[in-house]
Amino acid sequence: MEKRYFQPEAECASREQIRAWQSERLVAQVKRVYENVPYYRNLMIDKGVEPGDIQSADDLYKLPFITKDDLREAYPFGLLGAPLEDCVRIHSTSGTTGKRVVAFYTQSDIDLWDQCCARALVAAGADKSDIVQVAYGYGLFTGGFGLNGGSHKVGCLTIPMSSGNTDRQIEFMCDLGTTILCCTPSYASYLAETITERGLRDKIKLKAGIFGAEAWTEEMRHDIENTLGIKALDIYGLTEITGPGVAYECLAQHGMHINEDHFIAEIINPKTGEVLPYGEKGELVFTCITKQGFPMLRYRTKDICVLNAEPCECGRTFLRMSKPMGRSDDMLIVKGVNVFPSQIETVLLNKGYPANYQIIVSREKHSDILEVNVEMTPEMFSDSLREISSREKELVEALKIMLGIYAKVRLVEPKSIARSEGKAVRIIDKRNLY
Ligand code: DLL
Repeated sequence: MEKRYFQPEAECASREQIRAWQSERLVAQVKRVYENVPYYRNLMIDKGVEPGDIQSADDLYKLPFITKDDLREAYPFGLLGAPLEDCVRIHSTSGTTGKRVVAFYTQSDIDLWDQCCARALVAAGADKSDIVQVAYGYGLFTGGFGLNGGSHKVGCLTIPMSSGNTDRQIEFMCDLGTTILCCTPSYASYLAETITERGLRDKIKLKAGIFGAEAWTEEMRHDIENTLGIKALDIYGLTEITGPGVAYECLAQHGMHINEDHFIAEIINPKTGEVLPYGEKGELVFTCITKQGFPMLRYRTKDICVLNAEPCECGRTFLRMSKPMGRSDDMLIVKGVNVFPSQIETVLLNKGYPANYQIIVSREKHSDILEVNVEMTPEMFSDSLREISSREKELVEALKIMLGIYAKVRLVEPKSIARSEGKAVRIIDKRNLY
């Protein structure tokens, strides 16, 4: 296997060195957060923990968790870790009730984030001779800017395409000779299919792809690799922790290396919060030890994973995380966008519908389809077909504003959605992703 690193001194450091960095950085970070973030200081006081109780990374378990509820409560500035005038950018993602998560970045945060993404690109074989087409969305979503920054750091020629406009994506890929493609796996799959249909497979020079932001299966990986003749590598991250590049796959394709000099990973039992040993399945928790603008300590990701501490044939010493195997909340990722059933419910209730609905997610040719069946009230049911169809259109628009993606809406007869005796079955996910 070709062995290439962006920062070998960190990526291949001894486990003792990594632990020493983690301890030193954690102690300093906890002090800084305690002094500058009253919201987290109160969480620590409630748990009876003081900065002095954290002497090394072994004391991490003593700290309180941060959850999505905390983010909502502290929105927008309550968890800011640096003066606002030192922050240079925000990114954002949808939250549980339509309230967004807003993450702040200082210039140093952006530099470190770019380095993390550069590591991912180099692990995929990139060097300055590569041409990187970034087809993740640019904007509030972290995908586009993250990989863009990483590509610059490596010195690659960067094509900031953003997502969509498939014709232009393929045209540039052929004309400019793109060698590395960065986008969601479902979009990669769609591009692969379109390239094949158009008979352009011989015109492309792709050698690798860095695909993440949503769950994808090994079958999908093989499909993309065979269709495009490339290595397809996974990349993981989340807005709260920084964005893409929290963890990245190497050419061994056996788990994603966590950038442990910046993020400490733990696996916990999602019900009790107890820390589990490596190798056990549980909820992934991250602590940012170098980030300043939005320094999450023990942030519960809700992603269910396994951590692997075995040495990797690529030479990197960072722990590897498995692909997420599910979520411990009800968040769905549809077309790379985070969707919470509560957002859909909010739209329905605001528009006067009863809270009897069902969300159906399926996948056709590796592309996600979101459908919402909504019960009408008896009064609505007496409306004409034309009125019902205009109501459906109105809901499609309102959902698009709330979620940012298209959802097919079907209004159904009152009481036609099966009632359940326990928890309502609101989501039918037919994709079998995990
Ligand atoms: O999805 C950041 C990202 C952008 C990652 C581009 C990779 C590439 P959010 O929109 O905040 O951030 O969504 C974060 O997406 O908690 C996981 O549930 C899921 N996720 C991210 N990467 C993967 C992956 C970006 N490789 C949430 N496999 C996370 C499975 C993933 N799920």
